[in-house]
Amino acid sequence: MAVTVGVDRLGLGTLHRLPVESRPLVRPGEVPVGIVHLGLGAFHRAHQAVYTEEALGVAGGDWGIVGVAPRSTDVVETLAAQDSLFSVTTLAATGSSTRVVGALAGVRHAAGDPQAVVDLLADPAVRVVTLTVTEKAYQLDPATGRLRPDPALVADLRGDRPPTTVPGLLLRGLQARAAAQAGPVALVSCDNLPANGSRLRSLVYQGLERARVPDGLLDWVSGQVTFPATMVDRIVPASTAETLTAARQALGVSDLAAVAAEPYRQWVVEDDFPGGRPAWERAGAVLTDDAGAWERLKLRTLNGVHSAIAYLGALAGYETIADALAMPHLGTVLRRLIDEEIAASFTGPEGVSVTGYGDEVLARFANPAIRHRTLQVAMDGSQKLPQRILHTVADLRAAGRSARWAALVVAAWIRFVGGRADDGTALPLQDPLAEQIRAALAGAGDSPARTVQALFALAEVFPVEVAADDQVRTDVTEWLTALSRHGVEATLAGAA
Ligand code: CS2
Repeated sequence: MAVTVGVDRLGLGTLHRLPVESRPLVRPGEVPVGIVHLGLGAFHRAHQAVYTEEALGVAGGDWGIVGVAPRSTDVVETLAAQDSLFSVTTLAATGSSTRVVGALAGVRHAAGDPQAVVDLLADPAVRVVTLTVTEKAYQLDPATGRLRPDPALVADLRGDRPPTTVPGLLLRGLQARAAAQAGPVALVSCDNLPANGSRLRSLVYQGLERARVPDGLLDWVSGQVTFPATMVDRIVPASTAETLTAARQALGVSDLAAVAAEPYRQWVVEDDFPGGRPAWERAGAVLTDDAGAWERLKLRTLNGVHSAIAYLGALAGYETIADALAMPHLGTVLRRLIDEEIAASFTGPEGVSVTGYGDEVLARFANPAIRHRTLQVAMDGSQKLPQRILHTVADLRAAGRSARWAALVVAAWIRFVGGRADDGTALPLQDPLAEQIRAALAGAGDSPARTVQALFALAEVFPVEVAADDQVRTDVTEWLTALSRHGVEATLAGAA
């Protein structure tokens, strides 16, 4: 995206020109580093960076963040050119506000300079490492939890070259940290995965078992490294030209790293930080000793329903989540999915009504100012479906209950990966398992029953008990038949 000629760029030198209400809450560049964050996408900038800055603003502390982009150079170059400053525009239905965040103390590009990242992880000043690297970066088989022997990871584990994968960076970083006796550290997954803390722990431990690492490293890690689980929540669509324009209008300078997000945000964090942490609770985070119930609530209700709207909406030709949600009968169907199935599939956090939470979620999705594309939420479905929908199905069925509405979501995903919307428009398949999915579809021809059978055989996606459940298979096949014959809108009208 081009810089507008004649408008200065956001940076330390232009901060004084910003409207007072848009200035950072801390003095950028002056907060000592205490956190390394892997994954510099829009979500981190509008979530953990904001919480950390607010905590620093209220309670102080040496918790500046060095942001590491594992692969993309663009975001690193853009932020470096802006002295690591960026703005967050909060989009409410009633209006917006924009503020520059000063929590980033620097940025690094892991693929370009992996050693710099390993050195940072071994720095005693760094006591917290947070991650938003998306589901697929964990390289764990979603069905079995075992590490996938991906060639890049295998090479990282051998250790005869600088690491290129996220697990590889963490392992070499921890190895260097142990050698430097740099003290304890918390590794904090902020990705939308169930039990994300134990997953990250399992990834690190499985990596240690397979890697060439010095004797004693495993003991050091078990004594010095914690893996608190978290539930993270804020809707932050990918930035667009409009996001940058809104930021420029509010700031008076151009910000090419601007992000926009909904007003709502939530962060539930297990309080297990052996080297200390920012006072995130002063910024509204909930510190707890078990985030599990919150994670399930969010993944099954918010993310599950988000994916439902994304697949049904994309098939019906809607560009955004908010527009798709307004399609006739979808609201009714989603309410039934939430009330009859999601809420019955698990025990939520004490005192929280899942159906009430569902109301709040649907209202957030309807925010017209958030132009979240259905195709963005639809991507990587193979990595998202298990925790968002299939665990709901498995738990309902184990309790002897029907999972018919959840089966509709599975059918919508299957039709979506088929690559054609209801009006025949091509739909992109962006998914790490795209090849396997295409191969499964190709073998099944036009038959919905064979298609369902072929996709259920993807063991990385479908838990065995779901794949083997005849009732679920029948329900998904019926929905897929209806979707293929009549399209989304008629199918919903017939069902609601
Ligand atoms: C979305 C999430 O893209 C997706 O799959 O469901 O990014 C969602 O917006 C966030 O989890 C909200 O906290």
